Amino acid sequence: MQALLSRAELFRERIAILSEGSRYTYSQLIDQSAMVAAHLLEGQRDLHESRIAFLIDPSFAYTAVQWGIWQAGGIAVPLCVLHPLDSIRYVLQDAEIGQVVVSQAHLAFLSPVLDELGIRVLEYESLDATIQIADAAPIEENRKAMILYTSGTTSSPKGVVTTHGTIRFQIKSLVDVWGWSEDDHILNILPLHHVHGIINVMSCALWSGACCEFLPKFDVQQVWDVFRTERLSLFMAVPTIYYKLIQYWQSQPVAVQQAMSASCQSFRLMVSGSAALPVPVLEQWEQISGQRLLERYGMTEVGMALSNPYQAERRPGHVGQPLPGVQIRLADSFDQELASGEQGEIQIKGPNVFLEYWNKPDATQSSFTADGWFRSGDIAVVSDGYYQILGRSSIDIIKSGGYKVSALEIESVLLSHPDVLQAGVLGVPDDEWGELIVAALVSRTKQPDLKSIERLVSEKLPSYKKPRRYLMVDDLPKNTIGKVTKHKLKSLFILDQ
Ligand code: MCA
Ligand code: AMP
Repeated sequence: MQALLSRAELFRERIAILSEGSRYTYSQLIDQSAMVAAHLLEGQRDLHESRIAFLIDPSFAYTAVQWGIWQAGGIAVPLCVLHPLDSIRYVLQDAEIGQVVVSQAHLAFLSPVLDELGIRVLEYESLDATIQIADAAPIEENRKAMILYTSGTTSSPKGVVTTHGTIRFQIKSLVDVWGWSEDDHILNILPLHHVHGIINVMSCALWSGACCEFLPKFDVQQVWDVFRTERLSLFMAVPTIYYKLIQYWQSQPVAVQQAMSASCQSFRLMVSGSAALPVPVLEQWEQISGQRLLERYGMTEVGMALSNPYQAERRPGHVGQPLPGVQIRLADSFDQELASGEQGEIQIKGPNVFLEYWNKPDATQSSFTADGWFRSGDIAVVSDGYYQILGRSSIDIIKSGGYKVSALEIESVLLSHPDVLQAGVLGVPDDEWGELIVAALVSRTKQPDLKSIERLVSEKLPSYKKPRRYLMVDDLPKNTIGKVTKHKLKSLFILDQ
């Protein structure tokens, strides 16, 4: 935090954020975050890593609250504005949240669960702007800064804890290799409860003295409208977003297409990540925009680890080389490093790696090898120094629209419906979403009420975790020890298309 704040001091008069039609300088960001910190501290000097959640759309307010929590010595826990109350309740309880800052827009939605859990609530718009922080304690780099929730091979998401030092390293490494400067202007259309939006876009911009412009939510036409102002120099998104931008471009008359393509000349760099970028998407985008996408690879637990070069060859279908200071090896199932050319699990070491899963020492321990390498679960191969992601070791982790989703989490919701006897969830390949979430169900009754099953899923899970196709089967395929064989199940869906 200290590093981000001292950087911001260098750019006081520059525009830090464009949001909701207003411009905010770095001075305003510094002052507003100090005001938030004062309200959280209530006269104390340090929150001593108390967890502070916040539910605010991507905007100046979001950033001011995040920085305010950090200045006050709290751990920032961003809540997802797309999540239903059940998912939010889970995070509030799991992270043992002490206080919540919420914008007026989300207050009525959140209030019942805050009352139920007895959590102190601060309504952002009602904070008294005359109160300022008096004497906050300095925040050392090894202190915990943020918890982001990520899905894994367990049914409940885990809180990934990073320190101020980890975050500084993650930001600085991208600022250096991708050549960020105060002249940059980036559009953020990503959700702000994941590394991609928080670190790669927002924090790199603010570290650099650049301008970060927010749209509260992705909207393909609005993104093209902002492109056409030609004020942007950088854009970062998941492959699904590039797919949608291409589709929209294709739907326009030729003269408009030409103007849209011409507007892409203002960019110096466009990046894709969070999921595999299909080569046809890279090629089509290059034809439309003249921009060769830079693909990189990351993970909530490690920030960014591999990146195609900014200046040299960006190889389609590959995620590039290790970032400076990040160690990468490919290992077999016994955690033995493999020879060059062999396929294995990506394992990672370095100052970019997270500290722990919140309150889950066993999960933390098992995610590292005995000699301290983080096990990513992603399988890759290297040729000429360029890494290529081949898949994941677990079929229970799905990537849809750039979101990581646990099949087990969805299955446990489906199984809580009285009509469902067995449930098997997985991802099937899809041009737009990367993977489409599908579910096979064995029903207890002759006529299962699919509408009410879908209602239950919508109540318990955000839209991006919803199965998009259901298949009713008599039994799920299982192996000799009774475990569902998901690969066989997957072929049922592919045959059924
Ligand atoms: C939404 N829809 C879907 C899905 N999501 N259909 C199939 N599969 C899905 N996954 C449908 C909705 O039901 C709706 O349909 C329509 O699409 C629009 O829904 P909406 O929610 O408005 O979607 P959207 O705004 O268009 O969302 C697409 C999106 C979003 C912008 C690509 O998924 C997104 O923001 N993804 C980015 C996630 C991200 O930042 N991941 C980074 C984590 P109907 O109208 O018919 O109901 S990974 C990370 O941080 C690591 C470190 C890394 O490497 O980056
Ligand atoms: P998350 O935990 O949501 O941060 O998702 C991290 C996962 O996204 C990684 O473990 C990979 O499986 C996947 N991922 C991120 N970037 C890429 C990429 N460029 N190509 C393929 N998979 C990716």
